[in-house]
Amino acid sequence: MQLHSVPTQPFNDQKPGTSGLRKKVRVFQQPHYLQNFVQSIFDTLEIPPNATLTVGGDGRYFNREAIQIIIKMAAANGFSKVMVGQHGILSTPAASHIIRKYHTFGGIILSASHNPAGPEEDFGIKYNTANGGPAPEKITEAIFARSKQIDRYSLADLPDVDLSRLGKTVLEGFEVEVMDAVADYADLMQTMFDFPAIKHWLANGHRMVFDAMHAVTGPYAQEIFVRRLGAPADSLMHCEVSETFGGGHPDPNLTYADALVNVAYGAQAPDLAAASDGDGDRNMILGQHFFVTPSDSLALIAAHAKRIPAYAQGLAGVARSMPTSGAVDRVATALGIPCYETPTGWKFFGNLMDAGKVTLCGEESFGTGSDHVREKDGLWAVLCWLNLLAATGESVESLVRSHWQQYGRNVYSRHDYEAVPTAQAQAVIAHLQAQFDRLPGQTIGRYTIATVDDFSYTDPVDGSVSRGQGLRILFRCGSRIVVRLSGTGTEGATIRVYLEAYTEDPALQQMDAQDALAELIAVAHQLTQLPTLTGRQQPTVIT
Ligand code: G16
Repeated sequence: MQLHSVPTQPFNDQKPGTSGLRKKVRVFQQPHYLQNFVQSIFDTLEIPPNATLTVGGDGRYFNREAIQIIIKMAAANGFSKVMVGQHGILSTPAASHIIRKYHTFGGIILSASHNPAGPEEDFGIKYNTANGGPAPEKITEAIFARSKQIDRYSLADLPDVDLSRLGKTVLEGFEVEVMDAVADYADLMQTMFDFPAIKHWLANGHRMVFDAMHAVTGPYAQEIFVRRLGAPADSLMHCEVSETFGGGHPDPNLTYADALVNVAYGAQAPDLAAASDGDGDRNMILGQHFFVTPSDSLALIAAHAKRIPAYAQGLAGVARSMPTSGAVDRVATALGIPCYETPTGWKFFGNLMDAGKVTLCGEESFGTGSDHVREKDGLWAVLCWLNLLAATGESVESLVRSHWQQYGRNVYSRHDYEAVPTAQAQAVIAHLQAQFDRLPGQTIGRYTIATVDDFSYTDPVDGSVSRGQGLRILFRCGSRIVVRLSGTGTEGATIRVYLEAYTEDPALQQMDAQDALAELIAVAHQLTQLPTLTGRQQPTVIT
């Protein structure tokens, strides 16, 4: 095999964020840009003989070109085999499953998640390790350090592989296997959930609607919901995968999944309405005229886990990211199992799951998952809900309301201010942090501040410390305001303000979250001066 060593120069902006490197497609299309990053990944790994790399992406614009480059670079960097999804497509949880099931050395996942796709939109790349999970910080930091020094990359002189044809191709001793990951993933789901009960539920007067938002889960939804569970074909919306995600913004929330929201809040709403994002790891759950916050969804799945065959023996523990509401903590206390609080980013759950400390994890950012893979998993979450609805015979709303009655309600909302000029966003953070010394003990309206801090996490498994993970204002009554900058945006900065108030008061439990949180929202504005410092009077997205 003929190898080329191509001279290059470092780019100074290849620092992975919350979930890999995300940039505009145009940035990735610059000569050597993608290659530099891929070589920086390979240079930080000790690739053993006969190693296999899993490669796949969410199918967005530039996915196929990037995969051909990665295959040639993998061949030149010592991998003996690449397993790639048909057409270059793998959902993120399916990629995690493939890495684990076939014991591949690791994987490269190409996705900018829920961000729009197209020539002027976003692209992303991340490395997952042999456990199937996103590389931990020590690896992403090493990749970044390497990217600042790189001066060459290696490429094998191989023809492009036909990604549409299933099967193995051997190229001068190097093998590429194009695989159908849908069946593998659907088989795994079938081992975990009570498919006969769900099938029966669907066949007996209940309806579901699933919106793939023109993104990667379309074929998986077709296989699982329609073919294996017998849902009528019109239960699926936007399940034709397109390189531009149909020109939409495949973020399953109340703003961007408006077509599904209209169905769930319309006449003849289905019993369950659900959506997943660009790469299939996020989920949104709606009942009839009823939205389930991701934090509540995690708590509910934890509370009812024993009804799901995969968790019939109980849970080892649960984990949530710091900004996620404390609803699941209350369930963990009731179940007598540990609950861990980690920084934002699925990569922080990996060690806990590998060590057998947690079974379920979740984040407020529409992510829920379990130790069946090492990524959050959108379709898995939908199946959890289908399984719970089938097992209890209750509606989504009644399940959530009974949960609030039993555990109290963590009224919760996140306000996002997107594409804020970076300097303005940093000014908001600096303004809040500058007051830290004098905030404890202050009372604003009915809220008295107990403590403030910048969240720091020590991994209980390997002792690694992650600082600067979000500013927290903790009130005596148990309410919280958290402010942090997103690590996944590609344009300016996104300020996230997380608001949480706990109540056992049945009247407050009935209220709309924005109304119940109105005073806390005003306190957040006062403390951060966000409207004045950014000129933004309203969030871009409220979830
Ligand atoms: C990624 C991470 C999640 C994180 C989310 C939001 O999700 O995998 O762990 O919660 O971003 O992060 P941030 O608040 O920094 O934007 P995804 O679905 O975009 O890969």
